[in-house]
Amino acid sequence: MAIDKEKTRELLKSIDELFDVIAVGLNENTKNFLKKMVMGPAIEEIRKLVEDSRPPIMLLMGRSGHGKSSIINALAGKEVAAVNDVKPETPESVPYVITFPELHSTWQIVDTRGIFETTKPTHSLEEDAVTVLKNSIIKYNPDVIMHVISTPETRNLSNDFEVYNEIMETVKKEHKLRIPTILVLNKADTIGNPREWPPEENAKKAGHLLEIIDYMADDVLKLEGLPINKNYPYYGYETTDNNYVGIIPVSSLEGDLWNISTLSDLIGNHLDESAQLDFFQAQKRSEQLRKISSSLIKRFTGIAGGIGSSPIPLSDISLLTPLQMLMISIIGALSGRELSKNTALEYLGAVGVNVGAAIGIREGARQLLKLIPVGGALLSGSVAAAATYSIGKSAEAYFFYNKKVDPEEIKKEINK
Ligand SMILES: Nc1nc2c(ncn2[C@@H]2O[C@H](COP(=O)(O)OP(=O)(O)OP(=O)(O)O)[C@@H](O)[C@H]2O)c(=O)[nH]1
Ligand SMILES: [Mg+2]
Repeated sequence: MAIDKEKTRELLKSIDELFDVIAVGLNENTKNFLKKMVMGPAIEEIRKLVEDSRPPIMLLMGRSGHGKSSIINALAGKEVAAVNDVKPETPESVPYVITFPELHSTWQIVDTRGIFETTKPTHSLEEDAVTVLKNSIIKYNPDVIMHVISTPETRNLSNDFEVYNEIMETVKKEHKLRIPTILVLNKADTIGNPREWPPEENAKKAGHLLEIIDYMADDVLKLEGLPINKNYPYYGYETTDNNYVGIIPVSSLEGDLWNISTLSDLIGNHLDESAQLDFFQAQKRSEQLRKISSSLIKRFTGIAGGIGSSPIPLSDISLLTPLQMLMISIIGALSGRELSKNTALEYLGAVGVNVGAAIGIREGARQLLKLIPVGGALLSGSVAAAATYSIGKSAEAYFFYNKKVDPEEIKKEINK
């Protein structure tokens, strides 16, 4: 299970009802203040995360047979694109959608098959192929472009980069589009001796890969690249000051995938926030989803802290429970749990609050109160923020790492 829009709407509705119950008896000013400063922004955050989320759009280009379809399959973790297709006769771009129904995610792929039709190094690019590529970039305005090249052929294809850079200049100038492109050096396994694989166990192969990456960075693309992983520089480089934002060697051969997660991370870094959830959820990238969870906790902490600017002193910490129940449910869903109040209740049960069967969200919220580490007598902004942060981090530890951490302990940590 994961996050889906329908369930989110249901959850937001029950959080809203919870708020109404808790706000009973408050005076009108306080209620309005809470709605405007606390519940409104919290719901807006979730709306941004879920309702505004959209499929990432990824465009692939590169010569026929260099592995565009294989890379899509490797990233998606399933066979969605035909590998070793009949060679296309005419250049075209084929847009298609990959769905991950059980993960509530969708990707949009634009495969520009046949555009760089030949693998013969001496054969320059056809005029109409360049036009098709340019028009596809403008039409689909992808989040990321992957330029796929077979590693052993890198040294023969420098002309492709000139053509591509010209296209991108036009796209930038005339259409004001700036689209990050990742150079994917596919078939990394096939350079040198294919038996010396993987590079982690073969220093010679690792050196060979690094040489090619350096050559591409220095001589062909002329970019200042920084290793993405300092311990493994041959996992690839990234840069900011170029149409190309990185060079990543991979193997996308089915059954022998290598370095795909580095590629996935770099794509993720260049995706608009609205496209990240669909991208990472589809791949069950737990660490990336945890990062989304962490940034959500920070935002909710900030929102809770807003309570400090209330025109009248608030003393009732239970005013925060709708916000926190919402946060816990979303953290759980990001970790792959069902998106519902039951997920929040599961957490409460796990960290030692007595939640009986069929407990309602209202009772859950009451129980949650037992967990909230309270510092002062009055509900100040900083007390509200620390309590929310502690609960968020505790829920994150539980859902992502299966660890039971008392929020009180986390609060002690922040106070240090
Ligand atoms: N050794 C090795 N072979 C690969 C790798 N990636 C793809 N291949 C093989 O290369 C061939 C072509 O791969 P495709 O993914 O069909 O290439 P494509 O770029 O989509 O080709 P077109 O659709 O014709 O433009 C297939 O036989 C793949 O199995 C890799 O990383 N290593
Ligand atoms: Mg293909």
